[in-house]
Amino acid sequence: MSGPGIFRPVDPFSPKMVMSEISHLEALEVLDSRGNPTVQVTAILESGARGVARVPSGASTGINEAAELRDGDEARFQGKGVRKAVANVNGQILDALKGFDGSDQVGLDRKLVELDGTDNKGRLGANAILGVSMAVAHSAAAEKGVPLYRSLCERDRYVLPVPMLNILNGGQHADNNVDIQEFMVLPLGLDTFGDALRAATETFHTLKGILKQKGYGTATGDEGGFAPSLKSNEEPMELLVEAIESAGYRPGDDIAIAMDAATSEFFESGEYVFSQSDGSRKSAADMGAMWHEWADRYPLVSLEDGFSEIDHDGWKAEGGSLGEKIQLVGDDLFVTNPQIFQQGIDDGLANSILIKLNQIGTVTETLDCIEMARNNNYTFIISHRSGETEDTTIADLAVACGGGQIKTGSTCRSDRIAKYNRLLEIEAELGAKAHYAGREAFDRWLK
Ligand code: 2PG
Ligand code: MG
Repeated sequence: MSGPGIFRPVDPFSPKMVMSEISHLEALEVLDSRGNPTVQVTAILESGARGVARVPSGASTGINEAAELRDGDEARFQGKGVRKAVANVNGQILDALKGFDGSDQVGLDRKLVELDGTDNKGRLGANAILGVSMAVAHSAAAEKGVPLYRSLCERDRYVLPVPMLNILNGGQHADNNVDIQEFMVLPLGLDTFGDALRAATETFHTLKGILKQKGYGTATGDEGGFAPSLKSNEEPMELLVEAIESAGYRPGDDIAIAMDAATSEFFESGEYVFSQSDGSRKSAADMGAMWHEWADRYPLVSLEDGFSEIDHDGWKAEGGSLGEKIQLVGDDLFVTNPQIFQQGIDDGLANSILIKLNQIGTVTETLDCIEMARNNNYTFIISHRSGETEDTTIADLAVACGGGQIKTGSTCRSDRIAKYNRLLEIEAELGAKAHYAGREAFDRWLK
């Protein structure tokens, strides 16, 4: 959204910013929203400034994501413990970073990558590395005495993102018969982030009433959306439109719809197999035709992973005309990896990228992807993982980078609410300096 040149990282050489060095790193094994262990890191600078970060974890992971280090000790947490990653932070990483300038995020992240020495951060663990990278970013902000979004990027005006609320869950995030992973509402026609969040939340509550009335279940999936078994993969679209209208909003004008189809999860031997619902098998052309129909029939503005991460031919054949109608987001396709993203840009795949810090494992490489998106006319969405914690780094990142879109689940489950509450806090703090992205975030597709 904001054009080139508006993104101005804070100048680390500014005389106002004499930063102190890292004096201590302390990692701890904590739990995420699925009750799986994850890494928490506290970074302490010489000045006493401290930053804390907790690392998220995905379920529908891309094959090229940076590698989480898990203990594999079946006697603890079914092998999912992260004591090795914790030990790496408290041992090797601390030894290497003690005395390192806490404001030099780029240098710090480069050092972490070199220390690991593998292509996928698998030796020290992307969970260990990201925990340190984020915690140091927080400690630098604390030392400067500014919120993280300002520490990451100083702007005259900040853009508050359109929240993409996943209110109906399927695929790997739910135990139901819906193959498509996420059906989201996007309150893009409201004036402020607070109003937008309210409108989407009212729609979420209204959807609950509609599901109950129809005799469907109202239990929720991993990201806080409802996860009922339904008649078809398309029925959620109808239910979302009904909920938007019944909540008193205009579908498309006030609240639009987005999907994450997460098709890599059900792409088998060159076909898309709808095994959770009717068992049907579809070619890339069938999928393309279906997405076109849905884009015409419903107020759909964004489709994530509409084709598999390995089906580049499908993306190329079907993506062109579809991408003129709606935002096409690459998640598993690009895995927030600058090299993979560059290749995708060269091949003309998608027109938007999902940004997840833990897919690549450092703050700097994440910011590199965002910069690449800007420079190549791709939109970008800052995203949570299905396994989250109370960490709110992505809320600040979304505001700092100004892309105008954040995907962080439903307004249910404290791990998701924490991000939304942080955004409410930021909007209030910014006052007149806050601008809600709204429809501008999708202006290429909204005629
Ligand atoms: C996705 C994410 C987040 P996961 O596919 O976009 O919604 O899911 O973290 O399981 O990869
Ligand atoms: Mg996805």
